[in-house]
Amino acid sequence: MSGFEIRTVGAREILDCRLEPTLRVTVETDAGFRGRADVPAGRSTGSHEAVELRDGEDRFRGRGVRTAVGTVEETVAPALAGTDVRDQRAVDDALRDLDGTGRFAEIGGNTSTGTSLAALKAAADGLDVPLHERVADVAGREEVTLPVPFLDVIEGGELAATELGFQEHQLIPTNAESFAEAIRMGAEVYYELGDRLEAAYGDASRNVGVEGGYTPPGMTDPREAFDEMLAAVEECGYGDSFALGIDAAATHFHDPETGTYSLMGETHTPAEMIDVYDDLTSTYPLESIEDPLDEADFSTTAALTERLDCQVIGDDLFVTNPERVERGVEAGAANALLLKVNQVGTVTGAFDAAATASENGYAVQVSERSGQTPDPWLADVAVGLDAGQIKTGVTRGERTEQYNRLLGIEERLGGDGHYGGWPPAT
Ligand code: 2PG
Ligand code: MG
Repeated sequence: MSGFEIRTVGAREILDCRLEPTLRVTVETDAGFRGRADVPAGRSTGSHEAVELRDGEDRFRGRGVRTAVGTVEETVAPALAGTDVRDQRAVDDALRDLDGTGRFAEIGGNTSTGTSLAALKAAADGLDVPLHERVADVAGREEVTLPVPFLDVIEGGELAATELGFQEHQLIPTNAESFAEAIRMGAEVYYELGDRLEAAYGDASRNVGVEGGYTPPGMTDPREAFDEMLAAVEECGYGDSFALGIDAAATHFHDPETGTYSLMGETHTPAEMIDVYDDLTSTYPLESIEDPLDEADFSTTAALTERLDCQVIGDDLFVTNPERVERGVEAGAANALLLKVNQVGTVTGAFDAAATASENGYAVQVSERSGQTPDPWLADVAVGLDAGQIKTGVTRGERTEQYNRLLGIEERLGGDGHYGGWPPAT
């Protein structure tokens, strides 16, 4: 007995930043090493994600997770008892075997995600190492890197009550020497942008969306968003020290019946959408586009990746699934992976997707979900995976807690030398 064998796995129903229930899972080993992890939840989800287990009764409009709590305690705990938390793959394989559906449709992707992350944390506790070190160890990464923050400063799509079709309009700090400098620059531009939007679009602009970005009423065109963002950058004296990014989340304005996209009152074919993006990247310093097309459209995404000199990220396209990343690599679709642990349902599943991406020259951006708690494991995953990029919204406690954790890690690592910067070194 090493003391690292799982003794108990427990769960509670807690609330996320949207006041919706989610799982908090605790793993405890024989020697009393403990890991506790909160599970995030998406709203603009991909259809191939691991299946969330929700109660579907009246309480919380069906969003309760009492069944998942029961599954953790009655099914997962006995099945994992005795498994060594230092063997993350054994933990995750046991979860997959127990489920048996390949998509966690039986035990729930929320159940597996919480358990897998709690085991990872319990191992870090027992080994007495920071979580990012444990992440690097499990993922076989030699470098740890403080990521560039992609700040979602103006929100649209499914995650805000604005008329903007794209879901996120992001600022990417380019000339920072450290994460601390990048986030400070981003914060200063965010304040300035608030003043500008208030003047141009009214007080209600300062209301924020799910991820803490502004929601200017009457803004319909991404160009307006970019113009305001760049003007704020300029006003702060940062000149060309910022690039722009978007999460188009195009599945959500795509009509599966006609195969077309509705954007700014116009209807576009997939080929025309490439022109839309081409035009934007030629006019603006737009350097990163997430989910430019429908989640099923690998071929147009490939044509776009070929045509634009830009980071193209697959979120709903890949759903952090190693097999879908492979399919993307074969098709030449996208050149970066958005990594969300709960999309695939286990730590090693997500790390395998990251490995497939990296081996094929794809970048990796670690991402929050729109439903989060202040549990800062995301920051450690970004650092330990050497991902170099994180997106975690902009304001609101569950987002800033990730930034605070990154600031702390950077300080402890000794400041300079661990920040990747943008554009990433090739
Ligand atoms: C996305 C995310 C988070 P959700 O589309 O990238 O920004 O949204 O978590 O709702 O899937
Ligand atoms: Mg997305």
